[in-house]
Amino acid sequence: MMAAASYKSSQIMNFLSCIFFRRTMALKTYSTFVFLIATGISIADDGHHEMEEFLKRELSLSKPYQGVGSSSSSHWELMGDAMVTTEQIRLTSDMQSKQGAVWSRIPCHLRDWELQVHFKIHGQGKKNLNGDGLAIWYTKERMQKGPVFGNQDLFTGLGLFVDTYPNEEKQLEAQKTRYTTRTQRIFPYVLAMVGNGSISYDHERDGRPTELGGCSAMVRNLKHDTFLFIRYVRRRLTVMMDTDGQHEWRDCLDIPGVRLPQGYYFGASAITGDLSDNHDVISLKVYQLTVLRSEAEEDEEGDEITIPSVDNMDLLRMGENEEGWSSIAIFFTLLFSMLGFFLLIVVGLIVYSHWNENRRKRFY
Ligand SMILES: *[C@@H]1O[C@H](CO)[C@@H](O)[C@H](O)[C@H]1NC(C)=O
Ligand SMILES: [Ca+2]
Repeated sequence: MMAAASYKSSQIMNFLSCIFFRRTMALKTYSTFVFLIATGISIADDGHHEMEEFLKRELSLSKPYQGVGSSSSSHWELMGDAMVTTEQIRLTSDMQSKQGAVWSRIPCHLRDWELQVHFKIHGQGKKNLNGDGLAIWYTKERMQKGPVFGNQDLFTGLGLFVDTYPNEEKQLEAQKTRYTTRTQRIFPYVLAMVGNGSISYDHERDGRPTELGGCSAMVRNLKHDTFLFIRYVRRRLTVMMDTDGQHEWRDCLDIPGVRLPQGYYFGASAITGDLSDNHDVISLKVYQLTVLRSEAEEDEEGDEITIPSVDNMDLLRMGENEEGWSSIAIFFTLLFSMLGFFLLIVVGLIVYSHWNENRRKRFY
């Protein structure tokens, strides 16, 4: 009797530890997964790779803007209200209902590149009484007027927006509803979006539904120079800002798995509405990056990209979704439901073994 009981309990213990082990494994996998989301899925690090930069003059725009806006042989073309001065390309002046753009005439066939944008946004309006912002583009289309910072909607490629007016917040204020602090964004807000020709930019919500990533940046009416830095290497999109006058790059966003075709055009555009600002571009400098790839990396990136897309878009968006759960909440819910499940099994097994023993007792 004794032997049988201890055999049984050790069997139960075995069974339990087996379950427990499997649970912990699952939990481990899950927490790794949550960790990846929490850290913005940043596993690979480009810091360990050698890279060479090489300025591509034919793709760049800088002073003196020789022939820009006047010569058809210039590599850059103006549109709308944009005008060239000795100091800058002014996309819009500080007046209502203006829109302007400057576009490269030469498609960029670089695989890995870096774009350094020297820009300036300034005007008479007080804080939040200015608008609407400027955009930097790497798109299939060029020279198209439209509502997305002066460019067309349903664009194909990358758009990086320096949004200076919080449309969504103002609208909610008017409706007397408030943000939860988690979802509020401080403006000006820099935001990245990848379009495939059928994704619309939601102006009323400042692009929130299609946001890939972003950051706040106080870029308006500053005495010092302001820069944006966009790097595209190994399908990884990194944006940094230098807006504090400290000559230091500050991280803004870093997203792996961004698929952008080659042969698109660089451009910059801006728009004003009821509210306005001067939106100036001082330079757009394109660098070719020479990246050494291992054979495995070559294979991985071997297939040519024809339509822009972003891997794991759902995962990226999970943390930002207002209605959705934060990764922490999901983690704890899962943790506690697993513990609950575990407890239930323990109780169940104890009850079962008691019942079993009672049944045997009845037999003998
Ligand atoms: C563009 O993206 C949307 C949303 O991810 C998708 O539904 C659509 O099929 C894509 N269009 C193309 C042409 O790939
Ligand atoms: Ca806006």
